[in-house]
Amino acid sequence: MPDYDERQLSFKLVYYGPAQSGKTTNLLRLHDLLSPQLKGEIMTMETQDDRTLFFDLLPLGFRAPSGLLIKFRLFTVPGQVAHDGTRKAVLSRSDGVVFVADSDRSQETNNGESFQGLAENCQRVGIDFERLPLVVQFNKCDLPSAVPEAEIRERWSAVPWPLVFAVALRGAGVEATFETLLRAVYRRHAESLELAGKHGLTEAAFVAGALGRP
Ligand SMILES: Nc1nc2c(ncn2[C@@H]2O[C@H](COP(=O)(O)OP(=O)(O)O)[C@@H](O)[C@H]2O)c(=O)[nH]1
Ligand SMILES: [Mg+2]
Repeated sequence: MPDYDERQLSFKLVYYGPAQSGKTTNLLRLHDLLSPQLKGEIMTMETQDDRTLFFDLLPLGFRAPSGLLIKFRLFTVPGQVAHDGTRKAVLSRSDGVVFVADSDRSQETNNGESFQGLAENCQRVGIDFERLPLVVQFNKCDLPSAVPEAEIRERWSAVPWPLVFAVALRGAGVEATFETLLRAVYRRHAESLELAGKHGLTEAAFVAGALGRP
């Protein structure tokens, strides 16, 4: 459940996936693309070889018509196998996840293991994976060695989660991915938090506020 009191509602959203799939790039592009009322600086913690050691954090927010402050804290996890403890800590108490897969055919095993790790870590930190708002992004579609979209769609046809195809490096699909997650998060909590009735927030207004669209 998101943190909620009289004054503010705070959602923790996590970009999860194998090392080098483009999680940090997603947050960097979102920072460039979005203009919500509140936008903090992106905090990235990287080692010299350009791999995320701990996590990245991008804070966003806007005010609902009721005056309630809606905050989003977007995190990335480190993808390297060795950092499973950090991944669990970052995943803990999250309200939604983007799984960033690497479309490169050579990365299929890494994607699969990372996705399996996501499901297992959710269970370990007490997140109901079945009800977790989750979007699967296939990034790096520009690579010549990328698995074609049609093949990925066929392979993932039985899963309940929305798929988004992206070239995060160019910003393509980055906002669509985040918007898809926002909609899933809204639908999960709108009723219990009385977002429409008490706070004047429809799904469209929630998305527009978070993205900073007029
Ligand atoms: N070709 C290609 N490279 C990308 C794309 N997105 C990210 N990258 C590159 O992949 C590498 C890893 O990206 P990064 O965001 O640091 O991955 P992270 O480990 O998941 O945070 C970097 O060199 C990025 O520039 C993409 O859409 N296409
Ligand atoms: Mg990173």
